[in-house]
Amino acid sequence: SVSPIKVAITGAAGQIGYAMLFRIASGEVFGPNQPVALSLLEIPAALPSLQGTLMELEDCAFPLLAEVHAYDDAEAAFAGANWVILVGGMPRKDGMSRADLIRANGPIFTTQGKALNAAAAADVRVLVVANPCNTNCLIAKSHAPTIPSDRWFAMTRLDQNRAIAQLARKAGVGVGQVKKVAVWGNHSDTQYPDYGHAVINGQPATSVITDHDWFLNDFVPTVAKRGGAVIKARGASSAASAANAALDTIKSCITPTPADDWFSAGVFSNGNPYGIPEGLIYSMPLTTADGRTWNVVPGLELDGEARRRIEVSAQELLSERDTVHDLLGP
Ligand code: NAX
Repeated sequence: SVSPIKVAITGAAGQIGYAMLFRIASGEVFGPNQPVALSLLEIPAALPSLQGTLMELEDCAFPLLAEVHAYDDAEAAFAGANWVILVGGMPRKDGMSRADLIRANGPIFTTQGKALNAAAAADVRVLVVANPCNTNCLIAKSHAPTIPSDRWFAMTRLDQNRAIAQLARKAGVGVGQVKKVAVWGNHSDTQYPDYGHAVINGQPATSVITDHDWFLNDFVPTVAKRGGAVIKARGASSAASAANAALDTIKSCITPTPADDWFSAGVFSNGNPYGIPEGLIYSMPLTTADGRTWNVVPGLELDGEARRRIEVSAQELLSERDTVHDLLGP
């Protein structure tokens, strides 16, 4: 019999957690032959409501769900975890600047980085969803020196999926016809959803969609501001689509990438790929051949506009890193 894969999820009582747990427990992510053990971390105040979710998980009678445990201690929750999804954090409140949000959430990732370093499985991979996800990921990573650099991911897949949907809608094709959509940079307004390398029905997106003003004037801002548009319409931030993007990220990391595609996630920038400063968690187009190690897609030609936007997002991440310099490990 196969031993369970252990998946730890923080913020499990939140809205993204609720949209994520059942799909993981169903076997959708790790496959129909892989049992799953869920290890959930919450703040003490949220544990009673999390108990209700645990009752519901039990009531699904998922055959692949081997175990579920809830904790308010990070090290206990992360013990032996193979995948860790860091969703828990403090949402932005009225009047809070981005810098305030970063300062409020940073300490959570100091604690959780240390706990990961102490307790996670040797093969652990970590996906940070909680915002500001790139910088939170950098903080956690800096406190976990025993976990290799290539095991850390910040979620930009929701941006990638939003970009795919907008391109498919504009071209009048199914989303499955749209490939090679990269998101560069920070999960913020400065991100660059790269239409220049996108492919629709095997053709460059820029030859299928001939209205070239649309890309910069409509597509890029629509993708970057989609989160705000969802909040306005729904009265709450993206939840099911965010959970879906987290699961897509994990599936992409554990499955060899199809030859005609790639995927995006924030990863540690080593050795200045595309001139991106070293030591940031920066979203880039990635592939994996073995479902374990990944590579940045090499040799992409970037025009002046793309290079400028990639640089602006890097500058923003450098300034976020400055904002939290005292929270970074050695
Ligand atoms: P919720 O406020 O519904 O849930 C957050 C949960 O985290 C709460 O249950 C809270 O008790 C818990 N929590 C707080 N501090 C914790 C700690 N120290 N340890 C464990 N749990 C803790 O937010 P939700 O809508 O689920 O969003 C969660 C995070 O995802 C937010 O930071 C949000 O900004 C971020 N998002 C990231 C996206 C991305 O594309 N990267 C998109 C969606 C989302 O906005």
